[in-house]
Amino acid sequence: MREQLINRAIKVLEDNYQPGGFTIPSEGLYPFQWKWDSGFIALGFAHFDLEKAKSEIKTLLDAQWENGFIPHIVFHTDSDSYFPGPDFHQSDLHPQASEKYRSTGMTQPPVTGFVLERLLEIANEDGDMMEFVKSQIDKVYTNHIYLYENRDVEGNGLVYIYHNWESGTDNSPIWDDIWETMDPPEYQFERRDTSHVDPAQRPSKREYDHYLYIIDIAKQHNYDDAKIAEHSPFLVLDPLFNSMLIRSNEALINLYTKIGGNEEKLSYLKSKQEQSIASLNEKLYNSTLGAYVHFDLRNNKQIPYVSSSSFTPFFAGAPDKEKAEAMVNTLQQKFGGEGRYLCASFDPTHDRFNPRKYWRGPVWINLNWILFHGLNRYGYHDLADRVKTDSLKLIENYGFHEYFDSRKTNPDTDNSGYGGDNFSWSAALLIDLMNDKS
Ligand code: 2M8
Repeated sequence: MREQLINRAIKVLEDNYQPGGFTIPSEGLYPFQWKWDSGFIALGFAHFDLEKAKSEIKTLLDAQWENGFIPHIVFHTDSDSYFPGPDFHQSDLHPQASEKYRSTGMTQPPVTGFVLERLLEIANEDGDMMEFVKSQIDKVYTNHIYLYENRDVEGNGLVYIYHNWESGTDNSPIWDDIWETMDPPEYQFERRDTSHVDPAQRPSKREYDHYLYIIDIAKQHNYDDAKIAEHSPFLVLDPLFNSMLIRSNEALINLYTKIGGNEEKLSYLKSKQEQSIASLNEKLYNSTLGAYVHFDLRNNKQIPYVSSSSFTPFFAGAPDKEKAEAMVNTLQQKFGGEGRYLCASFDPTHDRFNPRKYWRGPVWINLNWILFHGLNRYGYHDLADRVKTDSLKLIENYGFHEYFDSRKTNPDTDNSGYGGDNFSWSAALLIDLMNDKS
């Protein structure tokens, strides 16, 4: 059984691997290279093909801009199965954009630092992974400098996102509050996603209007970060994005320490790390909810909803013991009841919860992977095991889907796997979870 599942996962990854040395998330639906997908995908490849794991990261970092920015989609090839493509995004409006690749002008959670650390761990002295890490690490470091120097508007170590697509949790109900403050035009465009996936499982047309409008504003300012900070109606501190940055800082500190030298980089990272953790706890923790929440910088207030992003600070080692206990209670009470798989992407007790729609409720395997490692870090091993078992069970029952219903249904009669099929990070992270020794 175990071997069969792993072989199926390997096949998904092999089939999605492209001649250009990168892997698409899912055929048709997502035909390019996505930033955080690539990080998770590399972890899966590392268990059976180190060269492909390295190539995944190398091709992504090759598209880095001169200012250190790493785009959320790299358009290595042309495809008309996805909207909005390179002609809409026009990354070349930015004076420091990559001249080699067209891309978007937005980013995604900074996972590459901890991915490099985990690649080294998986490779375990096998091959030349340390040499590879040494050849790439400065690019990741430069990316962190970019984030801190351009996106930390309050100077407190927390960096903003200006688009819901930067969060990775694209149409979370959290953004509904922000959409209420905006009135974008009705765009005329041809959706492509809904020709691959049931529209009931994807964002609405009106939500897409909001998404496109924010990009238009960024384009009017040639993707200039300072101007975006001034004008974008969407300006948010995301606990997930900042937790990934903090965990990746930690990984860079560990790796540079192993490599030796690099004193200046180490001291920069350590001072940022301390400040980021303190501010995450101060600004994004909500003691009434017992969870970290998003902060709307434009309207200067917390957005008080619990989502799977709320628990990602575990992975970053940010909460103290008291907060950790409160978070586990919230997780168990709201998300972990009888008849539920962990972990729904949005609070199942809230009326905005939708168990079938994209990021409005279903379980996502990458968030589960983050939660699994975070809970283990804090010694909540039983709960971590449950997250792992639930993830494997969902894939075993329903296949390598993009997302899954968190309600326990009958696999013989109900199809609870949603979105794209043969989805790369579900396959990659299953391989990594099944090989985990913790
Ligand atoms: C989804 O996002 C893209 C836009 O980036 C889309 O819906 O078109 C998200 O789930 C995102 O987190 C993910 O990286 C991407 C590719 O899997 O798909």
